[in-house]
Amino acid sequence: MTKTAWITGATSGFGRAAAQRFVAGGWKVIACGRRSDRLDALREELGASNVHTCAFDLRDEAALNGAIAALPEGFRAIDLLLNNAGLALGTAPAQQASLDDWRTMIDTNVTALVTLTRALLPALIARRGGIINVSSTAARHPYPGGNVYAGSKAFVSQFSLNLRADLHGTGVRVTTLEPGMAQTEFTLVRTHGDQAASDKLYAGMQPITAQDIADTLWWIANLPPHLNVNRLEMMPTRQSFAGFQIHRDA
Ligand code: NDP
Ligand code: 8X3
Repeated sequence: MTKTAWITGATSGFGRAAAQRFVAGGWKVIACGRRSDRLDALREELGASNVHTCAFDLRDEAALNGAIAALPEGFRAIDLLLNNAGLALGTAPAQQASLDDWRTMIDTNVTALVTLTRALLPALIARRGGIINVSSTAARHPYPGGNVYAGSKAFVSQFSLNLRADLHGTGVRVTTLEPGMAQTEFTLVRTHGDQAASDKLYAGMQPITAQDIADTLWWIANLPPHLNVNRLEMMPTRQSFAGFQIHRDA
């Protein structure tokens, strides 16, 4: 039977690549994001019988519930929720960061994610479906300027493990995927549109690609039902760890 994935953040990066990968593998996709022109292009590319699009801001709870209520016949039985939409804004230290940016990250990465998850849980339980939450290496590895973005991803990782505990016995699988540096529009968004800064970050280091993530998501979602990947952290080979910083007397 054809399976259906609800993918947030399908207008770009991981989400768009995942929509393409899942449709190529025979699934149907509910593709969400704010940029309706990109969703229209995705539906055109992948076929209207395979893709249902929902253009709304995930932070708008009424729009979110409206999108669920308006799901057409053929897209109502959801087998996978891919909570992928999210963003980082800024790299300034906490004492200089924008409180508005912090609130936007919390509203998107945390509040919207739990709101959509809570709304779809009954349907996912009914289907013995799955949830994949896109977190980040930032959830576990602190770095200067990570502050609220990293905190929001730590929430996602811990929420995922706790969902697993609550969903015990339902057959619903829950995974958190924690990628390191990947080249998408992520850094363009984080720098408020600085293409040169984004290009510089990824130059000469072979980052993870959106296709790498899509293939990983596909693998996780299609494991035999008796297997659950709790948490998967992945990095480019050319990214690793550095030591603690030490503040010495001058
Ligand atoms: P992109 O910026 O390319 O994609 C982000 C997606 O999120 C877009 O489709 C965007 O859609 C959507 N989105 C953002 N805010 C909202 C909102 N308020 N309502 C609805 N949709 C929204 O970045 P990535 O593909 O890299 O990011 C995907 C996820 O992966 C994020 O959660 C990110 O934190 C995480 N991640 C990224 C890494 C990286 O290095 N790239 C590494 C680790 C994790 P639209 O703007 O159309 O609304
Ligand atoms: C994105 C990875 O290192 O920029 O989540 O926080 S990082």
